Amino acid sequence: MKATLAVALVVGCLSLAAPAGYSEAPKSAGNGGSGSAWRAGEEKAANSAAVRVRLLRVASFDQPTYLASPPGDRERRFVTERAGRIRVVLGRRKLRAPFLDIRSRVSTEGEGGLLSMAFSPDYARSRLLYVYYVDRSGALRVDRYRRSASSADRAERGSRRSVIAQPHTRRNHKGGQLQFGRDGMLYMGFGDGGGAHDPDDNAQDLRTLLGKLLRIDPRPGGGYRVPRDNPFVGRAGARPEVFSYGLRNPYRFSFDRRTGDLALADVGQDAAEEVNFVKASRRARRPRGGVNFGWDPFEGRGRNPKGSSPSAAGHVPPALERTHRQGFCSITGGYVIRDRSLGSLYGAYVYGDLCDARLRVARLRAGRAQGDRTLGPRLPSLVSFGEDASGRVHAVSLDGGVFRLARSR
Ligand SMILES: [Ca+2]
Ligand SMILES: [Ca+2]
Repeated sequence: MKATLAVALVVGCLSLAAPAGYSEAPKSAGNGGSGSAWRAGEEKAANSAAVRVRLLRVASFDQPTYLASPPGDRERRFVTERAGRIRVVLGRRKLRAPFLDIRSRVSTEGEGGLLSMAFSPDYARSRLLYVYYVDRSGALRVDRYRRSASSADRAERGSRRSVIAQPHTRRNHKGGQLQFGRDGMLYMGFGDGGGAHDPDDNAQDLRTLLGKLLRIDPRPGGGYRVPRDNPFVGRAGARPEVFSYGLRNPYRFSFDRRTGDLALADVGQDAAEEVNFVKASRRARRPRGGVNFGWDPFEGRGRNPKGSSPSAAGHVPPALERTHRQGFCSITGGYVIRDRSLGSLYGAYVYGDLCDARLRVARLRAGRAQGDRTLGPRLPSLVSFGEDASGRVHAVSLDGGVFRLARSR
């Protein structure tokens, strides 16, 4: 049995070396460029014709889990801390007072914690934002909060409304990602209920929200509506919130901010980690729904010998697979880079793993990804990536450091 954040904690304890990186602050930004450890050996050769990337330290946090910015706000970056606080970085300065503190509501047992957040597409007007966390009963929970009317750096006291809650009794596979799609809907990834090999066979069962990617339309006052164009609306025995299924622990997924394509990383069991890719339709501004990603009859591109669900007919295999033999243990899905300052990396998908500290990039395609390679920088305890309002990509280490991917000069 394998854990996501629990593995990170172990890795964090064993890793005494600070992650390689340079400060974003101007006084020390000049020391970068010809970085040391990460340019050794084969990586140097692999990157010789490519843009070199370094990690600029934004700030340090207490077990950071995610980074996001409100749409259009180029000054603020918000960082979730696992125990339940949201911190604000204003410009290059981490503010002392948290934006929100829900530590009394959050459980950090197993793979729990405050795991991500998402801003409403109309945040500038509505001031609404959403948080994904594991509550004191172990349930997966998405709540809505509102920004203070008087300060962009504080949530409004007493503004919490429940959006959705899903009981989940085991310690692992808590999912964790919230994202608004380009269609304006809120998507979230729920794990399969935990344990090993999906003991309740939830992922293939459309009657439960566990092991699914969900798509909902949150109501401003709390709760949600089910979008009428969801793939299983009207099908008997299926939950209409389900957008796609056959997932083990979709801990991180993202939408390409330019195209709306879905890149969904599913954490594997004993053999393989995977990234799934679904192209967006231009008209619908969202990826195709109803896709079966194969768990637990399949893990990665292979059959799962211990899978017990009925066969996953018509399932879509991942675009990218990294095996445990290759050193991966728990994949951390990232973003398609849309930061023009990163040159030839524009359009590449960056991702990584908790056990292999080397960041990687690949070009995602329907079918099979291309050009999968190490990027250069290493970041131990990589729990997440995050995008700011300008599309700049950040990498988050549960050890404390949050870094921006920048071009090496
Ligand atoms: Ca099973
Ligand atoms: Ca799969």
